[in-house]
Amino acid sequence: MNSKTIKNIAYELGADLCGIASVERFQDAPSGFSPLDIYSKCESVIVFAKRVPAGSLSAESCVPYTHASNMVTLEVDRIGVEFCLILEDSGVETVPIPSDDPSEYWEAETQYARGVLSLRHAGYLAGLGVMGKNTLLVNEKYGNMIQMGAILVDIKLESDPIADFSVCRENCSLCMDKCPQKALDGETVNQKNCRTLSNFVTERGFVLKRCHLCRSVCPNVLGKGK
Ligand code: B12
Ligand code: SF4
Ligand code: SF4
Repeated sequence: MNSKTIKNIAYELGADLCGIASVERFQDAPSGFSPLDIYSKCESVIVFAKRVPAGSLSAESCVPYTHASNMVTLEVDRIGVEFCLILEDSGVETVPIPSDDPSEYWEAETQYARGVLSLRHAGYLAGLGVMGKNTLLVNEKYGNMIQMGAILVDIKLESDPIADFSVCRENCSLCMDKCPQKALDGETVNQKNCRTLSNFVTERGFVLKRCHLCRSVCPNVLGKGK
């Protein structure tokens, strides 16, 4: 099993992107949130992504975008689990990372959650793209409209080169200026402020993504593949 075979499996399963990072690249991850904290036998992290349909960003209602995001999240999770089964049949031990929920870490007062592994950082380290001031990972071809997943494996694989293109134009601050919750400072997100709109809970308990402005106003929303 080598990097090329692994990527072919990812594409056959329906991923649009796949990159690999050796576990050594994660040495600066916060304690408790590195691949080795999750799985001590981890040697490599395989990160893959699917495009999110972009037309939903133009809808006047937030329901289509919420639906598109939710369905792609499910699809990425399906790919991850299938990926694990295929690799397991070849004798590779695999650990799937959820594309979104569930996660354990939660600071109630600030409503700050942390995924078991930050997929934006993992995507960066696996060469899938570079993070912008809106904190989102931008892929050169598909822009920020990508949903990521990852699996941890116990075999050494060749790592991809880290992307080094520049994302944000020097004076651009569109995402920060347009954020209705003033949740962005160019480095991180105030989760509590963002959640009010990003995870808006209706009276009937549906969770709607009522805002995606930091994603949609960005000149990198669709990348060069548009
Ligand atoms: C919690 C969460 C949120 C939170 C926080 C978002 C955030 N930027 O972290 C809220 C509710 C605000 C949110 C909103 C959205 N989210 Co969200 N979210 C997540 C989730 C589940 C966990 C992210 C997390 O753990 N954040 C906390 C930490 C990691 O961030 P931090 O505090 O800034 O980290 C600091 C340090 O801890 C350290 N660090 C942390 N980990 C590591 C690791 C290494 C190796 C290093 C070196 C450093 C390091 O670096 C940071 C700077 O100091 C991820 C899925 C995942 N597992 O990654 C999706 C994810 C980030 N979300 C995503 C999306 C699409 C969105 C929305 C666009 C949805 C929408 N409304 O349209 C918005 C965008 C808002 C924004 N600008 O971020 C996508 C991003 C895709 C992309 N292209 O980058 C993800 C990756 C889901 C996915 N599977 O693709 N989300
Ligand atoms: S999703 Fe909306 S509220 Fe959240 S950071 Fe982006 S622009 Fe701000
Ligand atoms: S809107 Fe501008 S500042 Fe924000 S991430 Fe996109 S390019 Fe960077």
